Amino acid sequence: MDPTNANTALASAFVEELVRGGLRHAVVSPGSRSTPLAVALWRQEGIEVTVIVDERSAGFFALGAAQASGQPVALLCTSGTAAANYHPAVCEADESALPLLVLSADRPPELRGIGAGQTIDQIKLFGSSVRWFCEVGTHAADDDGLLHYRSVACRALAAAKGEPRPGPVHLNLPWREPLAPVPVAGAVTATDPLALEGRGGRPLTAVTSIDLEPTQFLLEEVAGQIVAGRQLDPELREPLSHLARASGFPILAEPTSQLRCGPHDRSLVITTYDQLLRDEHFARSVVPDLVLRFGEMPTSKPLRAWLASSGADQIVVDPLGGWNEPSRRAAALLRADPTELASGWATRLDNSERQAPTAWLEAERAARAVLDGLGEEGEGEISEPALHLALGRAHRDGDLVYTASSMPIRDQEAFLGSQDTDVLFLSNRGANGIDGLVSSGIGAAHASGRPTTIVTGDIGLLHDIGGLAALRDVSTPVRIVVIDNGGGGIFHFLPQAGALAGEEFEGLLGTPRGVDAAKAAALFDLPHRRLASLTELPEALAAGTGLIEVRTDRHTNVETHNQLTEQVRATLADLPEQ
Ligand SMILES: Cc1ncc(C[n+]2csc(CCOP(=O)(O)OP(=O)(O)O)c2C)c(N)n1
Ligand SMILES: [Mg+2]
Repeated sequence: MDPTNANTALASAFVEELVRGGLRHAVVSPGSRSTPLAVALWRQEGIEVTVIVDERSAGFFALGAAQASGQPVALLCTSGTAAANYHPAVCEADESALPLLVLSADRPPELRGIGAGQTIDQIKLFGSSVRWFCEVGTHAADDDGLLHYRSVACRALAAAKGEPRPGPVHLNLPWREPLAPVPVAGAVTATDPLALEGRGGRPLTAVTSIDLEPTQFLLEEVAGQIVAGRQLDPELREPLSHLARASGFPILAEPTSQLRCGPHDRSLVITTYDQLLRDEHFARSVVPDLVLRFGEMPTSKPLRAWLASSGADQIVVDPLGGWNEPSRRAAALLRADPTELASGWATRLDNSERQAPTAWLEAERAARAVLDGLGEEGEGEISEPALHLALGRAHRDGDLVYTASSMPIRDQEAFLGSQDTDVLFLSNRGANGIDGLVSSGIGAAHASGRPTTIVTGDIGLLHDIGGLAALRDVSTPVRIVVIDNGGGGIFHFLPQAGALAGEEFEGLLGTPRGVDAAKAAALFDLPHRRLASLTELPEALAAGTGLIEVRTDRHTNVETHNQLTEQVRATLADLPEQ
């Protein structure tokens, strides 16, 4: 990494990843805006640079080189019409499945569309001819910026080499002055060795299809964890819990992984990681060497922050060709069938005598005692956390639960216990929209024939209130639990709550809309019931299709959450040191 200035740092980190990922040849056309990358490629040992003035010829030269070598070839040009001259070669590379990595330099956003020189719209210039387009953006040479450039380089090469079909990839890279490698003191502020140096000889993140034999890292006795995020296949339960036993790794299981609840062996399932990892002392005490991630990255912020800061080697099993890696720190993305992979690994490890993950299990027991206590005490007093505990106990075998983005999905993850009830947990967590939840839940009920519970906020209900009309054609029971906290409760957990004055916050984010669940139900001729106590929940669910209104207070909700976190922290402090 060249720390002369921010551009040299970002460009050299980027090129470093390219060479570690196997790039050996770049074809560069001269220009000013592309200087940071041209210099980085020129100076990078292991990359041969050919300079060709005419970009159209350069494109076809690279195409021929890629075809003859079977290896990806990078193309670099300046801003303006230069990249447009690559178009014919890009089209040919698309049709012929040849790995071309097109790097177009660009002006930063503030110089676009205002008559600045040599500037055209380069965004998605090659349309659907490329396997991946990325506007790489303008970044400081801090940890996030450097990791971003490293990660984008790894991903671009993976996409060009074939995910699954090889082809062209286009990265648009804007650069601000200085374009030349002139020293700028203090421009590189990154401190994380992974950001500064990457992984030495290896790419930051490598994509591999592997056989089912466990590689050496698993056979060695290491402290590891399994993290299970959203995935829909209940068949993963047995092999993953088998792998957990054989490896001695706990499973941090989000409900939508289908691992938290079900009839499988759940003895190593951790349900309270969202609470536990808020405790810095605990979080530090369980830092693993290795994390095996199945399914999507869970929603929990403390879990994400802990994974990002842990320094653990992360192996992400992602059979669908995605780049499901927001931490930008995974060492490997495995393209393998998760069920077969887990059972293959588990079988190979079966004879090993691994220690149970005692620290996690004891903390889980302590935290569960706090949380379950909340659900069991008193007369079913209503709060958002207590509702999710009550829902967990009320679900029945075969149920489908469709949970809204916003607080419901977070609280479900944070509070739901592990039960043997065989429930399918679904959500719309691809894009995290609060739109269409009612319709999605009704659609899922209709398609699966399973008794369904939709869990939504009041604003979520309002957003898709018309979706209720579809219930008339669905015979399966669909219970819609509306958590009415009078607006957007989630925003009280964000820094905006402290930074905006009451009226501004309420007007822009709190947004009370007076959604009346009873009137919504009446509009569609649906039964409605407002719970006076959570003890009424099982009966309300058993009554079948209808709206179940649960009133909470978003203003006191943050405090309720904080108190629980404090109680968990206090019980953790009482545990004997591991
Ligand atoms: C389609 C869409 N629009 C806006 C948002 C931003 N957003 C996230 S949560 C939220 C408010 C949700 O309120 P509610 O459904 O009552 O749930 P609560 O936060 O109270 O749990 C909004 C507007 C979004 N995620 N998706
Ligand atoms: Mg709400």
